[in-house]
Amino acid sequence: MSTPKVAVIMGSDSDFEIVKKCLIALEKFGIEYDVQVISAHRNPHKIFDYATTAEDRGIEVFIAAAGKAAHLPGVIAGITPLPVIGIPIQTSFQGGLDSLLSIVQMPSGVPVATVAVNGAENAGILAAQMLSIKYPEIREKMKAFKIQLNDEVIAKNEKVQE
Ligand code: RP5
Repeated sequence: MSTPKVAVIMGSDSDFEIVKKCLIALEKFGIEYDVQVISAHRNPHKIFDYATTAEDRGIEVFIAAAGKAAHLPGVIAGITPLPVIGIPIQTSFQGGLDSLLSIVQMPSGVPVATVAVNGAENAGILAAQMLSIKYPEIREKMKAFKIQLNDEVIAKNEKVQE
């Protein structure tokens, strides 16, 4: 077990079913993570402490998932110098448009790299791509993954030609 490179934070345990897909993606690239439920609204002091100390604990990328008034990724981005990827969680309001806009519409100077509503797998892949700039072993796995994606579509194309 090495030190976690990615912090995966969700605003509620009700987000976990979606967030699991992100954890699976990180595992596929052999990336250690620290997963936590911390609410920006219900645990404001805890998220401040966590985000303030993350860099010293070896965290290099944040992934934050939240729904509704989804302030968690933006709050983390306001505290840490590390990149933050936001996962908007689907809600009963217009399919999660509330979550999406709360995460993507950040003020100038404080970006959150926002994936699609419930796009947890892509959040994990994007974190792996960020880390692959520094870690050659992750880069090699990413190259193999791209080849696999390409091959899968070619195989599906061949199947529809049969
Ligand atoms: C957000 O509010 C969470 O990220 C979750 O998506 C949503 C609802 O939370 P619960 O009321 O289910 O705990 O903070």
